[in-house]
Amino acid sequence: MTLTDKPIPTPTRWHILGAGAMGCLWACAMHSRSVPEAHTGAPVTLLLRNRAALSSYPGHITCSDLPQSLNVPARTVCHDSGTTTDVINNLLVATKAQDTMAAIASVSSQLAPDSRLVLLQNGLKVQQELSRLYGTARVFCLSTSQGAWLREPFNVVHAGDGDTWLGQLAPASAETPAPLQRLLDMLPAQQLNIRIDNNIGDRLWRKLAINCAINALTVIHDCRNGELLHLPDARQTLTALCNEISQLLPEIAGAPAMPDLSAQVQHVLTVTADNVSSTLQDIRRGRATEIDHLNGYLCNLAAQQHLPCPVNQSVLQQMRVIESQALRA
Ligand code: KPL
Repeated sequence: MTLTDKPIPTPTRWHILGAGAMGCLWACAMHSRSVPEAHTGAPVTLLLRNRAALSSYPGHITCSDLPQSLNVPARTVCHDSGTTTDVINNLLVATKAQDTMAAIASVSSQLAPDSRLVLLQNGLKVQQELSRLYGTARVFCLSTSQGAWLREPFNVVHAGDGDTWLGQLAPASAETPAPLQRLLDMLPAQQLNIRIDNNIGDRLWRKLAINCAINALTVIHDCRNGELLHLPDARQTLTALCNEISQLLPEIAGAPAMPDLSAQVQHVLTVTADNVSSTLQDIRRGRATEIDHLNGYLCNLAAQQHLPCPVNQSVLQQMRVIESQALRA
């Protein structure tokens, strides 16, 4: 389904923190959901990190799914800019995991006591921290397999029509709580295949486990996902990582058991064989990676329980060296 299909009226203003591929894709999906016929007057405000980002913003976002660019207003979240006065009732956070806490802190004075925070990050660390800080009732988590990349800043290619799951880190229940259903009605559910998951914690854990097995290894071997199945050294470490993670998960409070992790990882590597993992993309662009929210997070939890995890530790150390070289380059 493309972003213009099946619009639902009732615009609701969203503020979006983070104007990477996901932030731009969601801005377009939300905008086209609300005003499909007139690609103006967007009910979305992009929050950009500083004046330089604001001055590079052409005033619109281009998306491969849409016939014309969308005019989306933008503001900076820089405290010195004097432009950050709107009250934010609905905030979609599309920043990288490692930037999220600082990004949310920079808009905290604009949040109302009942504002919703909707998180798109990988891992579980920021979801857990923000649920603790703001309360699980206000914090919503998304897990998505939608594919998107930026052709250039603010020009997004919607590359893969995946699924998106929405939930809260409250104890799992068979019934969908009303706030989740209300939120789903405000989101571009059809454009981005969004469905409710009453146990989003398990889903985020499973994605985290898969990312811990794949992402750093693609950096260490500087290869596309599918090559991990064919390079003998990579294959060996992949098997060791999957075994170690499968053994750790049942020992960690709140994590689901994944005895079939190895098979799941092989499946993901096969269907995403041509992908450059998000972590390798960060390294190639000289950017900080999410490693502290992936293998770093897992190693910390293991250390808290005095559980050894030598394979993850070794991968983490190699990543730290490669990352510091990439950041210096
Ligand atoms: O989620 C991914 C990522 O790159 O972060 C995988 C599943 C590895 C696909 O590339």
